[in-house]
Amino acid sequence: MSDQSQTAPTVANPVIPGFHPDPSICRVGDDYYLVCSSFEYFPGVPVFHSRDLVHWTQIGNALERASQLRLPADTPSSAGIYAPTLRHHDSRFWLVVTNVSTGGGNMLFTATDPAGPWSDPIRLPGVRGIDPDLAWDEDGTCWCTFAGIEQVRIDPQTGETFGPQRKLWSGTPGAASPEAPHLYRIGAYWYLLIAEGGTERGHGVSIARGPAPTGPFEPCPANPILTHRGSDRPIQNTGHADLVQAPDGTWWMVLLGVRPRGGTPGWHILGRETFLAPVSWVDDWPVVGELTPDMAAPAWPLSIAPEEVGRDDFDLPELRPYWISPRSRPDGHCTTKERAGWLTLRARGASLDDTDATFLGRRQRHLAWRARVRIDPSWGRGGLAVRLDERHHYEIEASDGQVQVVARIGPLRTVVAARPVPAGPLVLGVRTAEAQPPDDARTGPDALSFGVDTLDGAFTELCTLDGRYLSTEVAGGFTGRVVGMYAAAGSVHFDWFDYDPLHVT
Ligand code: 6LW
Repeated sequence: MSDQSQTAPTVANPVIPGFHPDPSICRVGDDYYLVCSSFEYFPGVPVFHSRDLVHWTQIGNALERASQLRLPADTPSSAGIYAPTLRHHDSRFWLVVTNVSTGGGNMLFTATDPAGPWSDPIRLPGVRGIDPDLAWDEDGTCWCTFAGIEQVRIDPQTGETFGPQRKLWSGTPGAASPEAPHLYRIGAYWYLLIAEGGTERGHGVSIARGPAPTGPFEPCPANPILTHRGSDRPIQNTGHADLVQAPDGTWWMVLLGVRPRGGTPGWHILGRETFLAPVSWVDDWPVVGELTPDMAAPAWPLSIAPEEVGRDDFDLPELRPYWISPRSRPDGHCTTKERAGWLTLRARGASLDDTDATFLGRRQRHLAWRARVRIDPSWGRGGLAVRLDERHHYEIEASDGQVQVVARIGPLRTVVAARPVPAGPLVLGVRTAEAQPPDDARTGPDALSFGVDTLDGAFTELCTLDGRYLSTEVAGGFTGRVVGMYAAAGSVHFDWFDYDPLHVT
């Protein structure tokens, strides 16, 4: 919250910063729940809770058992779990997602508590498209609508489909990728909300309405109802939205956007993030309010939700829900039970280049930040890494009385800096560099400094690296930076992990 005394209170947007794309939201009483795509990471589909739409706490991950989510080693980065829809119907929560990796397809899960446990998957082999949505009409018929925009009737208890897949709408003529549909009954109409223009700078949100869930649909004359394409706004790639009504009757949209930084073409480093925008209605069409980094606060009292920053001491038997790993997290390779109060990682792949690397990380949530870890590499080799994917990562690695900083950028891999250190536990760190790059057309989004903490607690820098190579514009794909710990040989122990925002000018 900013200054309340003189100006109207504002809240920070994104409301869920960091790699949290494709938000889908529902409300039950005074509680809101929201889910996001998780791609190649396990556990999958983070679940958030809020009572004010502004402050969100992660309460779990919907897909946390191998019986719910198997991501084989050949799952490319940015494949895996796409675009969930979350709904509450008949006293149950319903979640439908696409797993685009081998053996995947569309799957439906149910839960009575959105924090879990969620059911095993009900497969939807008859739904042939990504971005599935669920909507029930007045007689209880369930419609699954997906990218295209197409629709088929389903039995959500069994996954059976009935009748042909019907094309509902193609969005604005000429616009790329009509996708991410959500279908709602609001007042006299059924509304079909979609994303179009592609999930890059051309992204936008459009809507159509009709008399029935099956259409026919009439496009809104004001489409796209939201886009920042071609603008100089700080939030770009806006699209993939979902609508929710607050208990006071006001309407809100959650959507994804990115914050490009640096010179041209602009790099975004946190992936696609979840933003909030107010919605009003004119002539039975939704009108989206200003989407800015500081938005006017909703009219209700805001909750105090502490941000999940600071230290994880690994003192709990279970890992906190924000920890994720590429593809899988076998107990034997990632445990807090081997050495009390420490996290132990056991190597599978020999480096973060490998698809079976042992890595446990959390999403980078701030533009300026710092992470530190106390590591004991006495029985192996490992360290602290910032990961975009297998081909784009920087890490500071400890072994054998030495630390080194390694950069992997596309096909190139190089040791950038090295220095001897005393054997035994030590503190490794990475932080947004204090001296930011000069401002010109070629400037990158940020710079990252890697170093070790010396005995007096001071940070001794080994090197600073340009952050653009860990951005979506360089690496490609749908995800964002994840920062965490890894083991590349033997067993590596971690006493604690700190993650904190920084104020860098
Ligand atoms: C998702 C599509 C999209 O399936 O990106 O931004 C794809 N929208 O709707 C992956 O998140």
